[in-house]
This record gives sequence, C-alpha cells and structure tokens, in this order.
Amino acid sequence: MVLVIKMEIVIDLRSDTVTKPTEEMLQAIAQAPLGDDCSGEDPTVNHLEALAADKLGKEAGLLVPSGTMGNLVSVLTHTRHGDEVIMESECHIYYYEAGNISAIAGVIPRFVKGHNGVLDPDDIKDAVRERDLHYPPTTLITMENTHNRGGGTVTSVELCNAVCDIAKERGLGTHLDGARIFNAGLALGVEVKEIAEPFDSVMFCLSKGLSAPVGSVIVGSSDFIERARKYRKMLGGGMRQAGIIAAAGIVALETMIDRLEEDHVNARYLGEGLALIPGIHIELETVETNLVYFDVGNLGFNSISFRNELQKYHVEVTLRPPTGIRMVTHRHISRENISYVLGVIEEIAKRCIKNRKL
Ligand code: TLP
Repeated sequence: MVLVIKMEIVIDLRSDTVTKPTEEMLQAIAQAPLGDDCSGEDPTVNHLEALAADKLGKEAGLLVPSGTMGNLVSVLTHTRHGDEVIMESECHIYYYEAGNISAIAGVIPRFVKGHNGVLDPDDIKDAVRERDLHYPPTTLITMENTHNRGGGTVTSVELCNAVCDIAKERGLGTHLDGARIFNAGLALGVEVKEIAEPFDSVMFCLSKGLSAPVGSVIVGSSDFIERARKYRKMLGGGMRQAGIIAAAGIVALETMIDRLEEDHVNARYLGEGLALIPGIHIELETVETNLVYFDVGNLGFNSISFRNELQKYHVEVTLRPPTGIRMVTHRHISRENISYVLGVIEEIAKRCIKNRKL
C-alpha cells in the first residue's frame, strides 16, 4: 500500500523543460555584462554563442528564444517557399511546432519512417526526388537526436554521417534538431562535436535537462548564421539585453552536461520497474536517455484517465494518446521519487486487475 505523501510537492515528470535555474545561474544572470544584442553589443550573448559554436565544432552560433524558433529559423535559412524537406515521420518539427514550416517557411514535408525515430539511410536515398518539373525541389534533410517521440532514442554518429553523405551527394542541406544533443552525446559516449560534424546546422536547447530558464542556440558556418540572424529578426526573435538569458546558458554549458547521466540512470530504473508491473507495456530498448514512454491500454485506461489517476498521487506526466504516457527524468527527480511513482503505478495496476476479475 503506497502512502499518499502529504505534500504540496508534485513529482513533475512532464518534461525536462520544467527544470528551474540553479543558484549559480541566478547569480550569473544578476552579474552579467549587458548590451544591445540586436546591434551585436551584448558581451554575454557573444560569449555564449562563441562557446556553443566551439562545443559543437562550428564557426558561429545564434541565440534564439526557443527550440521551435531555432528549428524554424534554420529551415527558413536552408530553403525557399515551395521546397520539400525530408524528415522522420514522427519528428518534433512536424508534430509539435504548430505547422510553422508550412505556415511560415512555405515548405512541404516528405516523411520517412524511422525505427523508433532512427532513420535508415537507404530509405532516405529512395525519398530524394529527381529534379522534375512536376516535383517540388527537395532541398533539405532534417534529423532529430535524441528522438523525442521515438522514446529519447539515439542515432549513432555512423548513421548521421551516412544520411548527411547522401544529402551532400544530392546537393541538399542538412539540419539537426539536437534539442537534447548532450543526452545523445552521453548515451553514445562521444563528444557532441562528432554528432554535429556532418550537419550544416544544429539547434540545441539550453532550457531542457541543462536547466537554463530560456533559450536555444543554432550553430553552423559563419555565413549560415549571418543569414539565420536575419530570419530571427524577421520572426521577432531579436532580443535586446539578452545577456540575462545567455548568462544562464553559459553556466548550463559549463556545469550541467555531465549530470544528465544521472537522469539516464533514473530513466532506466523507471523503465525497468515499469516493465515488471503487470498490465504495463513498455519497449525497454527505447529507454536510452531520459524519456520513458509506456502504454496503459491493457489496464483499461486511456492516457487521460491514467493521468487523472496519477494526479491523485501528485504525479504529473504527459499524454501520448490514445493510451500512451510519457515520463521524463531531470534534475528535480530523485531515485526516491521514482520508487514512489513505481509504487503508485503498481497499486493502480493491482486495483485495476482485481476489479476486472470481480
Ligand atoms: N519538446 C517539448 C514539447 O514541445 C513536446 C518536450 O517537453 O519534450 N525539438 C525537440 C526534439 C523537442 O523535444 C522540443 C521541445 C523542441 C524541439 C522545441 O523546443 P522549445 O520547447 O524550446 O520550443
């Protein structure tokens, strides 16, 4: 029997985006030298952009308010209205960015289905169209690493290289949605530079597991970033004394990367625990980083009714309708929290199975 912990505290597994800035970030924000970034005069933003570019092995960086804007600015910079962009069919750019690439960039997506989000280069080869009067010109391939809807899965450096080689042969640009690229680097045991190397542009987020309150960075060649800067301005993403955002981002890059490993260990503990609960379906091989997806349909729940049940125990999750649930581990989630959550789910599942037998 799980005790409902008497607490106002909620175990918030909705996303790693819920992480709050660290004390060191708050101090850095308070002390950051500032200037007008729209004139390139904010020293803290300039420092962050150079640091990000260096970490990812690119010439230049560009701070943007969000990952969504970072992906959109990148797509705008790579393409023209009417172009076709090849992407994995469950990717974040298509699923969760409000259709912006079509509504604003005017491009159409061409989907290639991956295996848990991981693309097969042969499928990409087949998807690139020949130039033909009837076809929209294919100009860009995007990838996502780690892959969110795939389960936080990682794509190896070899596969990234293979896809980008095809793009180069066919004269296409490449963009990586690397919102969680540091999770991918740790899971693969490689420097993020190696993952980023074959791509023309990479976007990564400071505001997820790295705990900064706001911000993402696009990196690429100096020429690409100069053109991207114009699109950022066009979208209203030019910020003035943005050093208060960048200051936290610098602390994120300097101090918060290695601890992501703890989130991976906790996610694995959670996934393995869920796999032992009768009625829960989980594909454990997808639990490679800090995201855990599982299915509750066999227990007679849908995503919403299961979430409602968890809320009674002060546990928050995100939905993957019709019967899926996502839990994300992060800096504010301890191993003890996970043990508690597993106990809660075990109790719900037992009750459910017992009631069905009656
Ligand atoms: N993902 C969020 C939600 O939008 C679903 C989350 O909680 O996981 N690329 C990937 C792979 C992402 O997971 C996200 C955010 C983004 C881009 C967009 O970043 P933001 O939220 O900063 O616009």
